Amino acid sequence: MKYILVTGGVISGIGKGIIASSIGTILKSSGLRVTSIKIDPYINIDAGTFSPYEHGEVFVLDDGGEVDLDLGNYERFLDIRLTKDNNLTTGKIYQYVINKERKGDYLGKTVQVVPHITDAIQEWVMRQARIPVDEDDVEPQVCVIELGGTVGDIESMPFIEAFRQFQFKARRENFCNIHVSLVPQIVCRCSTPLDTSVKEKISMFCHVEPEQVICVHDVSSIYRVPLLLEEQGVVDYFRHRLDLPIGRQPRRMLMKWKEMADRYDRLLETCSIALVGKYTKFSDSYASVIKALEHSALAINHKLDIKYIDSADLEPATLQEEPVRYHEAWQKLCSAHGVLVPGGFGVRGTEGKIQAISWARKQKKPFLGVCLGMQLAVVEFARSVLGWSDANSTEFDPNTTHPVVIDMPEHNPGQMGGTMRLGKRRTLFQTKNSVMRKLYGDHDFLEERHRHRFEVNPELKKSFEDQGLKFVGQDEEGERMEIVELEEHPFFVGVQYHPEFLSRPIKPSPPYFGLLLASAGRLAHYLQKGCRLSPRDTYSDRSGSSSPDSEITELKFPSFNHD
Ligand SMILES: *[C@@H]1O[C@H](CO)[C@@H](O)[C@H](O)[C@H]1NC(C)=O
Ligand SMILES: *[C@@H]1O[C@H](CO)[C@@H](O)[C@H](O)[C@H]1NC(C)=O
Ligand SMILES: CC(=O)N[C@H]1CO[C@H](CO)[C@@H](O)[C@@H]1O
Repeated sequence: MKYILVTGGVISGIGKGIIASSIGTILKSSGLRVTSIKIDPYINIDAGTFSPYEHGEVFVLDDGGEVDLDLGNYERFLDIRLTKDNNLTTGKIYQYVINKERKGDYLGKTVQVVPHITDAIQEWVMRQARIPVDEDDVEPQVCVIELGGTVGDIESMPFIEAFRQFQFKARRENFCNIHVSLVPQIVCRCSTPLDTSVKEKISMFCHVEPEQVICVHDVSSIYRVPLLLEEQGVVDYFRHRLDLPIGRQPRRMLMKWKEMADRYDRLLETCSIALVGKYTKFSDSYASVIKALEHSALAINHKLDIKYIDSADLEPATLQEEPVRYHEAWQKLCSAHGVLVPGGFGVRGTEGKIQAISWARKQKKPFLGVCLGMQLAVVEFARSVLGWSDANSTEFDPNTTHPVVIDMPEHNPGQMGGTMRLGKRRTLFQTKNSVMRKLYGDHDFLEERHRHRFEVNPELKKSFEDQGLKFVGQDEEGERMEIVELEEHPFFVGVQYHPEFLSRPIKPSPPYFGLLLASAGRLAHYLQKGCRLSPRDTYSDRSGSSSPDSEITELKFPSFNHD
């Protein structure tokens, strides 16, 4: 096993995660099996309890682990599936050591940061690095470890010390450290390329070879970062330094990245999506949702224009208090090509989301509702079409006479009471006649990640279906409504699960892809062509240079049986 530790210096937020995932991408494209561990030197044990205001989105893994956004980046870049033990926090390590101490594993000796905590860190890393992350179920060869925070923080000390020891335990040919710094270190983030004399200076002061100084200047898209590293000889360097079994075969995966990066730079047409949600100063709350939209937009060669709309601004109450805000919000909504209502929490702003959904339904604008977004689409339909004016979710109105969305906890063996439905679950298609089924490659089922407690009330199913709102995807027992589609509408879809967590640059998520296709006016054509992108769909520059590229035909989603 080879370990590459990525640390950061100077300030946080310079893109250490992107560098680490890009390194992983390059090595994976050189034919190696790569895994990744993210270390967060804070005390929290469970990201599920983080405030989304403070921390942005909670990312959900197959096994139901609620983790930091960074693991999402690794999954997307490396196209792998991680587990909740691929993240490590100070809290988890201390808990592990304290539990061992309670069990008497240390034979009553004094338990200390060095060596007990530092040993526990090394054991955890070695154990976790071996867990397979691909379908082939084979042990990885390289583990990229990202240490959060910056070197020198009090919090990261035990980890730094653990890896200082680890380099000798693992031996030189199995361990190396990439330090990402804003100016003077091994990998440098800067706005423009560095010239040779600067590199030499850095190399001299940092006691490394000039070839070990790599400049990562600002580029047009993140798709360029792996290419930039590769161009500067990173692969050759690792091949020697870590004695990696890399041949000189063409780097297929990087060719895809290059193709994507080039295409990204050439986009002409724009597709705009209204993202109707709740905003705070941390726009991270929708990070995976935004990525999923970007992947899909790029797949159909469109520039993505997200119109961020705070749903509360769409509510009649805002018209009274702040008419300008209200009109601006509606203006943005009405000018968008498609509407997305993502998952959310709390009652504030739900009425505005319902207004947006109502508008999309009546105006036949492409619409995708995710989690709460789907539930509210059902509430809206109940109120406007079925005439149940007090229809609501019992989350917001426990006394409603039309509880169309209800608490549906999951009961798992060995757990007291019901819990949130978390992680990978299967959905079966109920009919052949479904747009979503086609978008998912016409399989009988799909597997996506969940994180919710409330769901559409299955007892009211028939009333909705009689009026054309069909629950085309359900769980294996037929009790949980997973996918809803409205008939006689270009694209009106709701999903109870969170498809954004499995979206990848080269494998966009089908529901998001459907929304983008519909918003760009290409969905009907795509379905007619048997779910293939024709050159017309992908190449918006019609200057004649539109060679149907082999990479593009791979975007036809045969690969969506998640298993
Ligand atoms: C029901 O849902 C709406 C969203 O339209 C919410 O604003 C309303 O206050 C809810 N609760 C009750 C008790 O009506
Ligand atoms: C629901 O009914 C109970 C009892 O009648 C009442 O105390 C409560 O305020 C009601 N809740 C809402 C949201 O209307
Ligand atoms: C910060 C973070 O991602 N924490 C997660 C790490 O893994 C545990 C389970 O082992 C999760 O519960 C945490 O949420």
